[in-house]
Amino acid sequence: MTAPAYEPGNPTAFALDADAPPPERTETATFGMGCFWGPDARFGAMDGVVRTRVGYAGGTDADPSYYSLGDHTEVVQIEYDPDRLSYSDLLDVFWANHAPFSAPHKRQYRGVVLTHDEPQREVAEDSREALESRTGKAVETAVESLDRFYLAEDYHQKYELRSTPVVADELEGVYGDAFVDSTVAARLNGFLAGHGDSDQRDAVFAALDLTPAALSEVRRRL
Ligand code: MHO
Repeated sequence: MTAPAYEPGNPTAFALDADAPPPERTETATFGMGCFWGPDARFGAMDGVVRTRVGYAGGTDADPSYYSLGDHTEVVQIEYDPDRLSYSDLLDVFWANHAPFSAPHKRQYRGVVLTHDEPQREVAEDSREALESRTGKAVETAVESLDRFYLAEDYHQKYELRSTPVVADELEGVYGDAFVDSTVAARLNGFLAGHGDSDQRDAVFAALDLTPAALSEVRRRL
């Protein structure tokens, strides 16, 4: 039996999540760019990114999982606020943060833009061509249309944050299953991986109602 397609939630436990645009007011981008832990953190730290999640897509085999990936690829899915970021902004980050000129050793880690609609396909194809003409090199990264996205196992979501026990335990306790869709979790995951600047971190910390113990653990690890 095929699982239903993933439906993003809109958790409201913390102020920052309550203020985040609901899924109906966001747009979504899906990229394969190597192991999905890194891009989950990189995009999650960006202002204007509302939610991130990692999963498997780009193949045709049914019900992939980490140890039974079939012909799928590890991908990050980014929900963003179109008033604050454009698809093209995300593509700039995408092209600059994987190896578009090398053929991947495994399909699991291939570079791929999985587009959600026709306008995305045009922008993505144009950015791919622009990179080729700018560099004179053949781009191996493909642009394909997204068929469906399979959410990865919990332990892969917000991987860096999950490796920070005091904080992750508190957030998982508050959010339960909604942890993956939290803007707070996306930002903290990104900051803990070394992304973001101090102004951005201070703005997020000021809006957080984490316990002092969890907050000081985050600060200690930055
Ligand atoms: N760091 C792992 C890859 C994990 S990723 C979710 C490794 O280098 O084997 O594929």
